[in-house]
Amino acid sequence: MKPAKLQTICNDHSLDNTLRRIAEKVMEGTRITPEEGLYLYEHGPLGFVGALANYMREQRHGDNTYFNRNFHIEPTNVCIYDCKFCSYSRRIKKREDGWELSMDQIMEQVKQYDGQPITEVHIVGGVLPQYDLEFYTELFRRIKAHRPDLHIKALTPVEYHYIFKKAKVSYEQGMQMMKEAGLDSIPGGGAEIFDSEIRKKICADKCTAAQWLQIHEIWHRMGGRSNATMLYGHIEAYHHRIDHMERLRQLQDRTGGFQTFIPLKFRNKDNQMAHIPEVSVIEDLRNYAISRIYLDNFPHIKAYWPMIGRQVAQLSLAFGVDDIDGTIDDTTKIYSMAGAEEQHPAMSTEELVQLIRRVGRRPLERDTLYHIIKDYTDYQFDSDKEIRGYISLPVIGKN
Ligand code: V47
Ligand code: SF4
Repeated sequence: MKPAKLQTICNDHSLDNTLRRIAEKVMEGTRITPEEGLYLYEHGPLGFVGALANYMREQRHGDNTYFNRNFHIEPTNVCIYDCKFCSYSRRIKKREDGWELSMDQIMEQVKQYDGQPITEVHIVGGVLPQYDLEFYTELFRRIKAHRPDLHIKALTPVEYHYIFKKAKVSYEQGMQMMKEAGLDSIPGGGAEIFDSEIRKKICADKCTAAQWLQIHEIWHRMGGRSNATMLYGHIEAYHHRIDHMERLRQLQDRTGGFQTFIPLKFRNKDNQMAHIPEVSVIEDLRNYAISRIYLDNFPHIKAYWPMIGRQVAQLSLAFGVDDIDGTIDDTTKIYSMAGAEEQHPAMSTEELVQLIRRVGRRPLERDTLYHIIKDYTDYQFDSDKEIRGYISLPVIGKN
């Protein structure tokens, strides 16, 4: 049985045949083609793509909305590369303006979370010669020795490609060494936009799309899990977004190793692309929705709330998103330096839970691999008793 709202959409004769065919496919669980994906970007109204994406989201997860408790470590913001969108890196020529943490300083940061119920550390930063194979394998060993249960989600193919080349080891050998040292999963960064012409213009000198995909594939074949991102809303066209997602969809068909897709909205503060205007919130929501529809083999779509802000994160939950990450403090500088909504991205577990509840969804704390740690649906916080006139907002696009 089709939900009434989608049935209405299929019978809506103000929609053209292609859109109605796409709606039929989504309801049958049939994959849409790249041409249809492009058609959605070019002609799909927000309400239409939102309803389809919400249908897919609820088929997979119902109202479940996942978050985790993590902290970020950024060993350095100095980088040998020169990505034009990056507001974060202090280029190697202006090294004195940046930070370069020693192993001991990083371990001090890890120890600050001793005794706190955190399940993941996310480690990513600039690329510099001293952060090499020896440094990171030793760091992972020290973190695991100190706190064996902490999941290490660390580094992207941008770092791995550089580190392995410098150490003269193959990708396979390098990833195996990282795994033995304690690496648990790979975050989604460094993907940007896979198209080589766009890459040449925005991040010419770092790893190629093929190298990014190859490292994830090797990791998946070793039994590892990873995420994938897409930096959108700058100089790319819609067909570049479809090409990006198509390459991910094909890799996922081969390995099944991706967990989450994270669209990252280009922010234009203090970088070499500052002249490019940022896209609208409507475009953000359309992009979440079309990602959900296109990437039918990705279990999760994540909205990274420090970047888009809490209200858009709430809205995104009705446009295909089922995960809102979960940084609990302001240990990441990548977005605040790029002009993100949240200058000091700190949200307590209670605030995250309330944010999810207020749009009628079910807050579930997860670990990195999406095992449920705690269901907060009926959990009573002390402050719940103090909330007066609690408003339950209607969920847009919900059947
Ligand atoms: O690859 C850099 C992006 C990424 C800007 O896997 C920018 O759970 C927008 O990948 N505007 C790194 N984006 C962050 C990342 C990430 C974040 C949260 C969770 C996960 C995960 C991964 O940040 C980079 C780049 O695409 N970025 N500068 C900017 N001006
Ligand atoms: Fe370096 Fe990453 Fe910034 Fe590119 S996005 S300059 S690789 S820190």
